[in-house]
Amino acid sequence: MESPKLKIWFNGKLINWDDAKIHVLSHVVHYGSSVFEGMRCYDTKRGPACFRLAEHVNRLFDSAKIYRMALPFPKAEVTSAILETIRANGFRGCYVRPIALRGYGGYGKLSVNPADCPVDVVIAVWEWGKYLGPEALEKGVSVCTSSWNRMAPNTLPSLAKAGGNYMNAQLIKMEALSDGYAEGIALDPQGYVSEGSGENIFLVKNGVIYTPSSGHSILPGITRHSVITLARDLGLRVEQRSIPRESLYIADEVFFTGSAAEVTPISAIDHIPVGEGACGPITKQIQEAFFGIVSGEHEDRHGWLTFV
Ligand code: PPE
Repeated sequence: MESPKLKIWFNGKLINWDDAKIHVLSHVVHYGSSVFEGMRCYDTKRGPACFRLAEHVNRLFDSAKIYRMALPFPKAEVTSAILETIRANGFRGCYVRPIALRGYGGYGKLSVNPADCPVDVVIAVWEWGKYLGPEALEKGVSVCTSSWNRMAPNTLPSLAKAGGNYMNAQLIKMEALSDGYAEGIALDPQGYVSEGSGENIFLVKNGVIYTPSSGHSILPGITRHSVITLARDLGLRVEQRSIPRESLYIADEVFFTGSAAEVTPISAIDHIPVGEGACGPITKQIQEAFFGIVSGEHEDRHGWLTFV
């Protein structure tokens, strides 16, 4: 495939897509030592706009702080670099992937201790369609409960969006796909519902919305926060709590949230239909509220859009 004529922001400079390379003896290649973000820039009626840019940059810096990783650029510079990268590539709508990684420290400098390796910061953008398939948003996806759990809280910190966490996510995703599902739902080490390989999860029962609280090995999703806010705006009750696996089977509605997945209904879990096996009415209401804001059709009353 021909390489895209796109630019990647690499340590302060916009360079060609094909030139954005690191050494094979970079710390990140061996030890998974990166922290990253994923966000969408939406093509709104008033021009391209990043959804919750400040929150994504804040989470990137939080992830770095957890791993004692000092970023060589301040928040303000990373923020403006994200906007600059979108502009330089001429996108109206795209996915944005900022990443900070422990790089190459030179000959003989590679070991678990990252002290001798510099931190590189990279921002790439590309077009990314519907994460869980073209019909996922309308029809919902069929998913399984994974045989893999999310990591225990005293192993890998789930509040950090770190590269290494995605070794676990890959196991969940590959198992689900090879068994014919679109995604897997992982339980936490105690057996409570945690999240998908790349999404947070919500369920609806008797008009109340439930989602696992932060003590259940979840990534604190920014779409999750947005959906909680929008649901409360709609007058719906939202509880963050422990969720036993079987409550997924008897829920009226279940859906995923994520920057890539947006708000995706789940139609079946382990072949058991969720509710009527289609997108439920509350999921639909939340989708409308969410897509209303990101498309610019509704007023941006929470100040979530940053125009590029
Ligand atoms: N949990 C996990 C494990 C996760 O990776 C994501 C995002 C979320 C929850 C939702 O978080 P937020 O995007 O802030 O609402 N997953 C990203 C990566 C997907 C990928 O395949 O790569 C994303 O959606 O961008």
